[in-house]
Amino acid sequence: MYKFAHLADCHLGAFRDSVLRNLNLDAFNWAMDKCIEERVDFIVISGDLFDNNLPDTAVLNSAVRKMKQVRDNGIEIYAIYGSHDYSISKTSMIDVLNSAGLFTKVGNVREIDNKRTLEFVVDKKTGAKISGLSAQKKGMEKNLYESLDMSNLENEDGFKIFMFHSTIEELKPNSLSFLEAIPLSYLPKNFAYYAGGHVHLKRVEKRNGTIAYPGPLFGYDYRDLENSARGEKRGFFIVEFNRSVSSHRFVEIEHPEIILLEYDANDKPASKASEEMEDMIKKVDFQNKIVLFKVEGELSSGKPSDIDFSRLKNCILENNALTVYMSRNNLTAKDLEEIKVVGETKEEIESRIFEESIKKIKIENEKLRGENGVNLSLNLLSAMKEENLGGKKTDYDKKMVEKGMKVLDL
Ligand SMILES: [Mn+2]
Repeated sequence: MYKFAHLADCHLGAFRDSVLRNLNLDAFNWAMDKCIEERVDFIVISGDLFDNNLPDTAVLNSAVRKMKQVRDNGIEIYAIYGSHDYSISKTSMIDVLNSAGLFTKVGNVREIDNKRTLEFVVDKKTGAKISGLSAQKKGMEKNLYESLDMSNLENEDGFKIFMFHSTIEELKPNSLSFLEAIPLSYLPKNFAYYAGGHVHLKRVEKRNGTIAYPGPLFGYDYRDLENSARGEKRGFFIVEFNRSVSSHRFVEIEHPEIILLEYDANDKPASKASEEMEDMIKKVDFQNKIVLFKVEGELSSGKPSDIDFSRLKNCILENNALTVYMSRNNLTAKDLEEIKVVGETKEEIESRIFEESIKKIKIENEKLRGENGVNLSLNLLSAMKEENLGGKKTDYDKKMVEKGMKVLDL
């Protein structure tokens, strides 16, 4: 009997908040230690190992050190690109670590007998044959599925694993019905196990657990953490096999408790909402907890900015919370009127939105008023529109700030 671990969506390097970034890394290290303890034969990581294609070097160093330890214990690692660590020019950190021999990137596209198809990698220890298809940005790998001839994969004998990082129509949770997905029929047939990645909302296990999404190891954004707080367990699968899958189980990751505080500010003046939230905070024990604070609703008077959120956040931290993650995107106010404009083109609409918005605020600085203000806003918007094509996030951020300063003449 052999066994392997199936992970996906680790998103190492995610979160601006250093506490959350480190907890995410801890979850990965915990999972790798568990794989060593369980003596798995190999590990498959179905995409989004990193949160972007060139992750922060401190995070990278820690993850590489841990994966080296896994390899030194005789455990091979197989990976594909996710939608986050994908690189169009094949210069992602995934490629670097593949070149360095830390793990094997599977799913190379090859021309065999005039047909484009995918290669297999054979795991030496177990003989398992592993193939897969990397993700591209925005689900673009769909075209590749349509253009490939999978018959050689289907006809190959032995214990076969197919790794993928895409939403599959028949497997997606109901609440994701709006999401674009590829049909199950796109995956090659006759594989013993289909190791999925990309679906974060919840873990999915179908066909006796032989086609599955483990979900994220810890999470990469507010939504993931909110789902965890609501009871969704996070972790990875351990699958045992001989000629076929004989058992599979889910291993839950250990991490600090995540609690969700929800406040409905609807129909309340900003001052009253502030008081009530402060009272609410006083009643909860935050010791060693990750606190999610979600505020929603339409204030009857005052503005969201009248509420001192940084003070509320500090109150929670003073009560020994590990960290606080605020969500107040859905907090609005009656006083904030909606701006409605009509325009033929995107440019026209953008320009009119700025015109109307500027009329609504009192501005002392001549440079920011009226037409000047509109032009400045448009220039700033166009400077910010450049997409980050595969570069390092910190370089991109720096460039954006420089461009912004130049437009603002600062
Ligand atoms: Mn992901």
